[in-house]
Order: sequence, then structure tokens, then C-alpha cells
Amino acid sequence: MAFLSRRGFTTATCAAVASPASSFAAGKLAPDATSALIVVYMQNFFAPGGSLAVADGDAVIPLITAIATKFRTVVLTQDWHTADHVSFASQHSGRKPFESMTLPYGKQVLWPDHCVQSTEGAAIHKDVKIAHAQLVIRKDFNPKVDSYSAFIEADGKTKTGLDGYLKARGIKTVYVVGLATDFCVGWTAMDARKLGLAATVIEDACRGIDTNGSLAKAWAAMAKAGVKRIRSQALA
Ligand code: VGL
Ligand code: ZN
Repeated sequence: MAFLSRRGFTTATCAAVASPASSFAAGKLAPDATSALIVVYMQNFFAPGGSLAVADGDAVIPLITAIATKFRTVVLTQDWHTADHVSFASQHSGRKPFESMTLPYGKQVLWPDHCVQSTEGAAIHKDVKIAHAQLVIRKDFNPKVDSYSAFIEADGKTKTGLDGYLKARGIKTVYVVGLATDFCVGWTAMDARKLGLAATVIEDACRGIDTNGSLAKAWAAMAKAGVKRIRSQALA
């Protein structure tokens, strides 16, 4: 695949107004100013041909781009690892990608090297055209801790600041799309719940990695955490 450089994002101001999180128009769910869309990790590395390819990962791009037009507040996340990141199997002698090991903060699946800071693979995919997204949250700066959720690192305590940003804008509900359903999308939606936000995953705008049953486990954990699961046709 062609690796093109990361797109620029324009800024615009918009005021969040106090109103219900969403309303039903003609039986459909219409995101309003208190809803935000979080677009997770739509980067070259996860697209077919990338080093941590998610099956069919780029197929969701047109749908995500269309869904984004329905939201005033859109946040992109970008996996942005140090080259020596602890989650890379290459950093542990004798370990292979997709094995698990125990690290000080818990169980860690080991990954192929991916999304190393400032590499082409870490760039947002060129077809993800969401000019009105104002915030990009970069993750995995800490070489010793993996960080799936857009809100809190895997140590369970270090925050990215995204909850403050959303709350300052009056956001009450987040919709989550992107890659991968069973890791970064799922953890983001569940942490949103922990932080007092409503959370909905738009399942046909996500794709999973599905290693060792991780996809089914993630959907079960999300349901238990009160994360809603919809298909994109449910949106007005
Ligand atoms: C992800 C594994 C490693 C994801 C990111 O996007 O879910 N998975 N880094
Ligand atoms: Zn990663």
C-alpha cells in the first residue's frame, strides 16, 4: 500500500450546548452537540500490508468518514509507540508476537513492532478525511506501559486528559469506531463508562484483531460495563 504523509487538521470553534445526549429522529439516533465521535487508530500499520494488519481494517474508512460528518466533536487517536516499547515482542528475548506475558501492571499481549513514532506506518491513513476533527490524542509515549484506552493507560491511573477535554465541551456520550474492536476500541468505550460518560460502539465501523478469543471476550466485557452496541444504520 502507499504510505502517504499524515493529513493536517483544520480548526474551527463550536460551542457545546446543554441538551439530551441524543434524540431519536424518525426512529433513528441523531447525535447532538453533547455527543462526540472517537476514531481509534486508523493508521497505516493496521491496514492490509501494515505490520499489525487488522483483517479488512481499511474497509471501514468510507463508513467512518461518513459517520464523522454527523458529529461536531470528533477526536482521533494515534498509536505512537517508542521504538523500544515494552509491548513489542522484539524487546523480550525468546518471545513471539501474540504471546502473553506478565508485566508489572498486568497481563500484556506482545505485538509485532508497530506504529513507531514518526514512521510512515504510524501516520493516519490518507483516506481518513475528517477535516473537522480538532484533537488527535497520541498514545504509548511511556516505553514501559502499553496503553489501549484513549482515556487511561494500562497502569489504570495515568490519564491522557481526554475526559477533561470532553467534559469541558459538555460531552455526555461517546461513540467509538476504528481499530481494533477487542483492544483499543473496547478499552476506550469501557473507560468512558468508568469516567461517567455513556458509550456506544458502532460495530460495523470497527474491526477486531481476535487473538485467543479476544473479540468475544471484549464484547462480553463491554456489555457488562454498560457499553451499547449499534450498527451504523441506527444513526440518523
Ligand atoms: C492495538 C494492539 C497494539 C489496537 C494497538 O489498536 O487495538 N492493538 N496496539
Ligand atoms: Zn499499539
